[in-house]
Amino acid sequence: MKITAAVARQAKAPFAIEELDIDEPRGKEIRVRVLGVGVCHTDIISRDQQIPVQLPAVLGHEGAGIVESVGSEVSKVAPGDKVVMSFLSCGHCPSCASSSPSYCHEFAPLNFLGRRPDGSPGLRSGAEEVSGRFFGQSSFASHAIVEESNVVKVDVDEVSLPLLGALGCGFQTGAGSIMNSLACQPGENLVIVGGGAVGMSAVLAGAICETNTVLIELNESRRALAIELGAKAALDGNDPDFLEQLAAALPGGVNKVFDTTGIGSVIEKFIGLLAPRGMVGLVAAAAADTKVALDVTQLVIRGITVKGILEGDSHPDVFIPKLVEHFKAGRFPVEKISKTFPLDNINQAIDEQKTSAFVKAVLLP
Ligand code: CXF
Ligand code: ZN
Repeated sequence: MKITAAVARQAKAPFAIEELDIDEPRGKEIRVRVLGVGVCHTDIISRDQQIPVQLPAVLGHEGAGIVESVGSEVSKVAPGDKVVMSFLSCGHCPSCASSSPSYCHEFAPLNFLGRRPDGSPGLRSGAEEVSGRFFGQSSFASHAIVEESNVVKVDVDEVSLPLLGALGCGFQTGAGSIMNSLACQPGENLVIVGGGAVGMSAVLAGAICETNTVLIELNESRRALAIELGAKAALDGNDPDFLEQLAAALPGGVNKVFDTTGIGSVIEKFIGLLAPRGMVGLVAAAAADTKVALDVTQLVIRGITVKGILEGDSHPDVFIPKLVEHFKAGRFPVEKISKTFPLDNINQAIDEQKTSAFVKAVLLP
């Protein structure tokens, strides 16, 4: 079948809109008509080869859409079902067996190899192979072939569905980090460093968990948005009075820090601000040589925890339906932090997202 897709052909070059051929779904595969797909930083760094996905490739890993057809072994969904697509996991390694699929021992090959286990890509441009299966989905496209295990059926109206793709990665990561990984409790003082899609969805989750949340963010319009979404304060980390402002906003000290920057010096500074028994969560795809210097004595005598987090420690089958319920109840208003663009305008969407108040560009194929 012919599909339209945004193809990454060269590092640091714009995506190209092209017509491709997609395989029919086999065995446990599903073809989804993509209605909306978020743009995540991981798509950009994969195109740019910080994550070395073989090019040409169709990226996109925050898709939502409608099941169109299913392989002979699929039982989880049926044609017509609405689904959010998330990452792929093997289902049987020690992490998967203990309900922690984001730490699947096969995470990298399953999500970044661009080929099925038999070596086929699922996508072609004439005779040329195009990498598919990015996070098991490659959803910068009108249609995606997905494994049964990385779709989650959702009960939402068709107007909302396109906006919910990012529940499969960025929003799940931000919200899951606060609700699962850092297990934030009412009344705790939480500092979120960086107000992109992950940081801003963490702000929303902080409101759900009833934390006293402070966002640290350089962009003024994003600081204003965070206040509207329930943050107690939003501060410019470069302000000379920053430490006084933070102490005034969070008397009693900082219990939890959630870093989305991946910048070593920033992480060191915020670890130093943690109160006894504090916890810092690290989530960014940092540059490969990023190191953090830890004062071991201070960590020990203050009982500090440093935690790496992938996908918010979420099990998509469990956590995405929870986020959908929060969305439907108005507690997780993704529409306030997203902006839609036609798939054809993917390059413009990426540029706008860098500097605007909205944090999630959602492409409508
Ligand atoms: C990423 C986070 C950084 C490592 C690779 C996977 N998750 C989603 O975009
Ligand atoms: Zn992502």
